[in-house]
Amino acid sequence: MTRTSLSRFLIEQTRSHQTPAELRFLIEVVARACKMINHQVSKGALGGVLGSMGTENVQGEVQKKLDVLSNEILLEANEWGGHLAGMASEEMDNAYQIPGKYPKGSYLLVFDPLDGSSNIDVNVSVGTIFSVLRCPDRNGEEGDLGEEAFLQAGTEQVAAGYAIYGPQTMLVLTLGNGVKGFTLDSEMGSFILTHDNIRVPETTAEFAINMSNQRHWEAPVKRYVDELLQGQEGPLEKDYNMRWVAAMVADVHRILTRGGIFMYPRDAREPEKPGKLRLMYEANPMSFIIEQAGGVSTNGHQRIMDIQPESLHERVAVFLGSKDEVERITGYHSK
Ligand code: AFP
Repeated sequence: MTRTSLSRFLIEQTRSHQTPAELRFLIEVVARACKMINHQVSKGALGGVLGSMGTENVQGEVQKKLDVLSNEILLEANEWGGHLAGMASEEMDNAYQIPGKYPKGSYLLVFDPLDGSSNIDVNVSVGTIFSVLRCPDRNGEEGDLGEEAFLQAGTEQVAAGYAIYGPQTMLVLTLGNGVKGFTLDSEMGSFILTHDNIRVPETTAEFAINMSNQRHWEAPVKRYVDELLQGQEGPLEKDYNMRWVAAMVADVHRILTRGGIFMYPRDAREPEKPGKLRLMYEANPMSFIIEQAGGVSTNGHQRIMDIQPESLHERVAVFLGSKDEVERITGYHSK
C-alpha cells in the first residue's frame, strides 16, 4: 500500500487546492522543527533537558529548559527560508524579527513551542501548537514588524496545527479544508498520513476541566459542571466521565479522537484576565482545528475565532469540542 507522507500530501494540496508553494514550505519546516523538538523531549533525563531555567516568560510562568530549547528550535528552523515576515511565541515578550541577512516572506508564524510543559518532568504528553497568518501589506515600509501585524482574528488563519509528543508522535494539521493526522515513522523520519478526515463526534459523555478551580468559576460554568456531575439522576440524564491531562494539546487530541468538551473558563483568581489560555497561539489554532473537524469553540459568549485580538499574549476563556455540549454551556452564559 502506498503511504502518503506529509510532503506528498502538501504537494498534492498545492496542485488541487492551490496551496501556495511558500505555505507548503512553511509547514514542512515547522514539521521538521517538531521532529527536532520530539527528539529532545524523548531524551528526557539522558539529555539533561529536564527541569527549569530559573527564568520567567512574559506571562510570569517559570520557563522549563525544554520551553526555551523548543522556542530556539522553531526560530532557527524558520528564520532563514524566506517564507516568513515575522514570528511570535509564548516564550517571547515581543514579535521576533527575521534577521536582515535573510529574505522575508508573506506569512506570520505564531506558536506555543512546548504546551503543557509542567508535564515534562513527569513523562506525560506535551506538544507544540502553531498558527499561520498572512502578513498585512506594509506598503513598502521597512524596519521592524510591529505587534499590530499579528493582531488578526482567528478567521484569518491560513493554517493551524499541533504536534503531540506522546506514546506516538503526531502532527495534526488543517489548511482550512478538513483536519488530517500524520504519525511520525521514526525509522523513516517522516510524518505519514494515518488519520485522513478527523471528525469530532457531536455528542459526548466526557468532559475536561481543572476541577480544583471550581470555587473561582462563574455561575454558568458552576451550573453546567454541577449538572454533568449529577449524571443520570440530573437534568442531563446521563453519566459523564472526566479527564484532565493539563496539556491542552493532549486534551484536544483526545477530543478529536473520541469526542468531549474541553473547558478553561474565566475565573475569579485574576479578574482582569479572561482565562488562562492564550488567544493567538493556543485558543485560535485549536479552534480552527476543532471547527474544521465539525466541532464548536466559544469563549462562552462568542465564537473564539471572531475575537479581534488586542495584544499578542491576550488570554481568553475556552469551551471547545463536541457541538452539543459546547452549545449547551454557551447557552447557559446567555441566561
Ligand atoms: P503551559 O503551556 O504553560 O505548560 O500551560 C499549559 C496550559 O496552558 C494548557 O496546555 C493546559 O490546558 C493548562 O495550561 C493547564 O492548566 P492547569 O495548570 O490549571 O491544570
